[in-house]
Amino acid sequence: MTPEQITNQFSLKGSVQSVKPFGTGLINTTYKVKTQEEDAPNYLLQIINHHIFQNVPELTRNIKRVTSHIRKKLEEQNVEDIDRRVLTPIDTIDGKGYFKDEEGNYWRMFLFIEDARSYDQLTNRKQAEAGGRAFGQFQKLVSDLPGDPLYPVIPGFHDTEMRINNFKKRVNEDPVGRLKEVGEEVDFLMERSEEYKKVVQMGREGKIPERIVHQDTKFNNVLLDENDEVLCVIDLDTVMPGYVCYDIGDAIRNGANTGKEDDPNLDNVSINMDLYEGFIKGFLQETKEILTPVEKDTLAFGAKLLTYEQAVRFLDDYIDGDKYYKTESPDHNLIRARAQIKLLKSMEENWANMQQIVEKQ
Ligand code: GN1
Ligand code: MG
Repeated sequence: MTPEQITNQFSLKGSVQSVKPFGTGLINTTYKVKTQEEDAPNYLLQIINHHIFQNVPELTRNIKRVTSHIRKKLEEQNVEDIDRRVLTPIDTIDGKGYFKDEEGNYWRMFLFIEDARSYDQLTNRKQAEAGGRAFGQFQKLVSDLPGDPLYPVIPGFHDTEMRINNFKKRVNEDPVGRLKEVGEEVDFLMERSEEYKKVVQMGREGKIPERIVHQDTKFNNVLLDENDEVLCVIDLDTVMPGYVCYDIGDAIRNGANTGKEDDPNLDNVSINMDLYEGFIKGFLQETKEILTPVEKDTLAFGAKLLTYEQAVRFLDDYIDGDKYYKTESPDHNLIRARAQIKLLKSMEENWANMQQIVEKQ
């Protein structure tokens, strides 16, 4: 079925004028649906990648629980313009949260948030602080979600220990014969494998609490208004139990890089310490009161951890023949892995300073 036909399955206001590809996500496929009438809202239509998100009903339930909880809290706080401050899922005409077509694709819709900006790359310190605040506010908003724990949509998503074990298996199997090209990168990551099991081990030992965390805190998942003030965070698929350092860590990995996530020129790639400080400052402004001292101690490490893990994930997918991430060239995952390794090296060089910046907040 075409995206245009799919829109008929949802209870929309107004009539559809156009459906166009939208955004730069690496997992789901997204369209913007424009309606004709002035007073009808626009929508966002998505195909959920169900190879990755295998339990779509539970995924949908998580997102509904989280968004309605946030909405309720914003209403209690008399926040204005709530449709721009939290995602609004749209039901199908049968009252379900998603539609499964005859080819087995799962589709869902949200209200489109108007006059919002999202950036693939940051340009200034103000944006970094906004990014930190956005994920800090999100953390506060979901911290008192009532009921049973959220469903672990991707079990062990940031369980680095598990990812390292899977990576080792992949290296041993070398399924498509690419290992010979990546010996240096594999060695770099293997040498550090013990160090990066630390956070899951601390969790297991009860040293840090499990919380509801976003877990995909790329800067393009933050919506800002025309003045670069925070509207809300989007892309809630991976919201599930985890540790707080994952969110600030991935935000820094993605946002405080002087180069691109897939920069082929490694000279461009390094940690921008000014943006790093902005993220830490914004995040701690919002979360200082709720974090334990030990959790606060894990924040700087989170940036290294998520960069390490992302290098493992990209290289793992490269060795596996590019099955997980969307790629634009046969060596795209390798380019990405190398850029993450370069970023990690730069963080290692700045490590003392990274820790001090957290301590002084
Ligand atoms: C994926 O879909 P997107 O681009 O927001 C991935 C993240 C990675 C990111 C790397 C569910 O996020 O974990 O950090 O690519 N999401 C999933 O760009 O695997
Ligand atoms: Mg995204």
